[in-house]
Amino acid sequence: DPHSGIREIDFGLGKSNRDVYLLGWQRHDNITHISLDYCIEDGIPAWFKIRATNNVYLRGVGHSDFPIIVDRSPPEPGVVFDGDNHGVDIDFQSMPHICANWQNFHDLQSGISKYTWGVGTNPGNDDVVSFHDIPHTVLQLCSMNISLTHNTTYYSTVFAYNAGHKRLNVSVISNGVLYDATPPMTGELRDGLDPHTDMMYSSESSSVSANWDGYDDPESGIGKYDVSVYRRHADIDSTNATSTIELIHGVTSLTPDTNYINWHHFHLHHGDFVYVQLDAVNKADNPTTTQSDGFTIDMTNPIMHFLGDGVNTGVDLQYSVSILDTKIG
Ligand SMILES: [Ca+2]
Ligand SMILES: [Ca+2]
Ligand SMILES: [Ca+2]
Ligand SMILES: [Ca+2]
Repeated sequence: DPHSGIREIDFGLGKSNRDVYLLGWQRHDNITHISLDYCIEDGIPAWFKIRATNNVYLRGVGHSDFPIIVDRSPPEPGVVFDGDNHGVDIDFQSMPHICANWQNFHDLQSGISKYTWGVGTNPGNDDVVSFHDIPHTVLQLCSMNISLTHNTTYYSTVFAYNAGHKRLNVSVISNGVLYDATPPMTGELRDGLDPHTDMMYSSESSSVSANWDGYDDPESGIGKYDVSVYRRHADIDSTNATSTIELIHGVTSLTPDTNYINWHHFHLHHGDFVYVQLDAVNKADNPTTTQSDGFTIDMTNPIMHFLGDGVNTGVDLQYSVSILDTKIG
């Protein structure tokens, strides 16, 4: 007040910008700044209020634009996962970009005001994706424009900042994700159940079997086998040399320790050509696809049969299966 001069200043703290419920008006001499020892309870928004009185007893009242929230405790840490599927952590990936998702960061007193996220090749580092601000409403993010190195592990670090006066933070580091750019090594896939001989003919109209070995992935390991079965039907129209291939068993996922199938729900006919497709999928979700060279259903010539003798089906089938199970087991 350039005319009459400030005579005194009243200072208060409000729960809103219209009251002084936290700290009633306190009178101070005409000074330019005020130091005050008052303990504001954590988490209570406090509005600073100033009331100035000039020498002719005219009063002006002002308040801060935002409340101050005193919060002496950092946020509670949550969890940080690798990958773009919220709530799910992955340990291997073949996609060439890095994603992270996180949850359960809390601050009871002042709330979360923002996150920062960074990615590094060591826990806590940000040599791959530099730490940068993320709005507090965002809980999942990817960085696309980076180049990853095969067989390298990447770690995401998330800092959560509270909204208190000191913007205290807590950080959590993911357990990492290994980038595996290569699909599994191809093994050997054979028709039938004999691990030493590929089956060329079968007389079993209801059965399809196959066995395999040698599939491996040195970086991420085999995660599963996806198996499907196809048939080229015997009813080949002489005018249509290219008969269609038919999927007769859709993809079934098998555990990585599986090394054969022996399924009995088919309705095959004499002359059908059957083959098995095996997708060896590594833990980074990258497949190597192999097809067996197939076998032909032959119901006419018992000598060609691999599994037992078609004349004495009951007896020989059991005998064959027990032998084969021994070999497989
Ligand atoms: Ca707190
Ligand atoms: Ca992980
Ligand atoms: Ca690999
Ligand atoms: Ca074969």
